[in-house]
Amino acid sequence: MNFPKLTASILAISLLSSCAKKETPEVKNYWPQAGVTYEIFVQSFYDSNGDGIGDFNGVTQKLDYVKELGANAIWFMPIMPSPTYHKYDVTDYKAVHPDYGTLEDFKKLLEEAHKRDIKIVIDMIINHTSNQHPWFLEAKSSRDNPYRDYYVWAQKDTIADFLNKKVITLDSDNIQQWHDPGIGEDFYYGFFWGGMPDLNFDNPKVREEIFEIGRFWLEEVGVDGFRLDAAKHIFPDDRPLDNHEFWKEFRAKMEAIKPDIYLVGEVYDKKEVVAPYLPGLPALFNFDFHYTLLETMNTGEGMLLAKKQKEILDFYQGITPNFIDATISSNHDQPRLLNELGSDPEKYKQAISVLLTMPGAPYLYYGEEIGMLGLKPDENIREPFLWDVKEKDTGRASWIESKYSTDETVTPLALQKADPKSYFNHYKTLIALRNSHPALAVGKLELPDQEYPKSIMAYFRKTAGQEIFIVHNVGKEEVELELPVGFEEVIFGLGDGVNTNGKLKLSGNSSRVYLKE
Ligand SMILES: [Ca+2]
Repeated sequence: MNFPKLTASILAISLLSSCAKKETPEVKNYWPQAGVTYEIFVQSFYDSNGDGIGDFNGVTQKLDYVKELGANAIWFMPIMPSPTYHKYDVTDYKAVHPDYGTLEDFKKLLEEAHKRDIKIVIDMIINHTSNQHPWFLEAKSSRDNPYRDYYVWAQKDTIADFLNKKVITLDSDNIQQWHDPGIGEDFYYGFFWGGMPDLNFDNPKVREEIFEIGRFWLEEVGVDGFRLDAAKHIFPDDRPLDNHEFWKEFRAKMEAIKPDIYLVGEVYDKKEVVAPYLPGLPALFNFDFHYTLLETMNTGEGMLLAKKQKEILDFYQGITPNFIDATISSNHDQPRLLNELGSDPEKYKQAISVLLTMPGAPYLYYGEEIGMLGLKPDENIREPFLWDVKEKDTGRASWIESKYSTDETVTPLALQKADPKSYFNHYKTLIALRNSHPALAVGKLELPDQEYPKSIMAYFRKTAGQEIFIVHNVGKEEVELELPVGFEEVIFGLGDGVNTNGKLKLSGNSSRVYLKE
């Protein structure tokens, strides 16, 4: 049988509208275990005072938007003073960057966010400071300066092998890790680059400083948690056990101040390296998820991601039963997701459908919900958000001239809101679906026993009271498959599909989510 596309759409719509008559399920907040966190680069978000740079007051004005999208929390990329636009090299750990506003502005933002039940997580960059940080300026001034041991030093002749090193890592393309401060013959260690000298965590004073900084943000400012940057580099690569121990100590210190603190770590590596950090950092970004999602979408090999994710969750479970799997489709370090998927809107919508129907606590990078574009260098994957058409977009940041996300290439939010088929409404619908179905939020992941055509990604999500079956055709050709018994009610549909007596014909890049009766 070959249904014409129109019939298929009508059928899909009638199925969807029939279920809409039922009682609307209650939307719940599943954060931190499975709620949605929205990652914001303040600089590019909303400029409230017309200086071209996004700011705290701008974010405060847009909290209702974050709420409308359905996010439960915001992660702010660094907000502390720094000489760089990205601010991943801090010069003062107890202040905010003046471009973004005052600490009072930030506290106001926190208060308004909390009123809306939105949690606030800030980037905490403690592996290294800026080379302009007062500690480093002191430290490099002389060997006997009291701050000398805040950093890691070595004499040039003892590090000859390292200076000749030619290996790069996943999270840094920097080869040279020892740097010459230009004074005397000692070099300092800076994993990422010379502008970011690594702190010496063997020095108990450094640890005390860091714990005190944590206390400041939790107690005096009132944030809900931290995103820990470069978490596996606290000690050098050959000391992973010391890294694990440090984070356990950090967690204990922070929990003593705020028992429900949220900590999410960036351990940019494969699951075997990531998992041992769980006891110290109960939430960790799942970079395997990101890469396997891209591979699945770009190769059309359906079960790759479902199997990988099952493997990861089982592996984590073996380390600790209490963990939060922070899934990501992209972030501020990756090319924009739409670019990664060949600028194919169908694939893009489907990748989001996968992210938001899989287990985990999904992170959404600002701008993805309107299909922003961008390729490296990094500043071009961090371009200003497009709120409205240029003439009307008073809050659009202009600190950088956008190369990829312009009015010609991206439909601004105001127009997308009015279009039921827009990326924005796609995100919003899926987040609402997830937050109103416990099985989609916190249900266990189960893989089907059955073999499906190669382009099919199929999985179950189950809680004690609810069972959901999700199927995506990640290929471009229509395929036919048999639905598991009892799964007939469509609660979400993307693209075309026709169900005839339990046999589903699913078009390319189409998805269905079924609720068991
Ligand atoms: Ca501003």
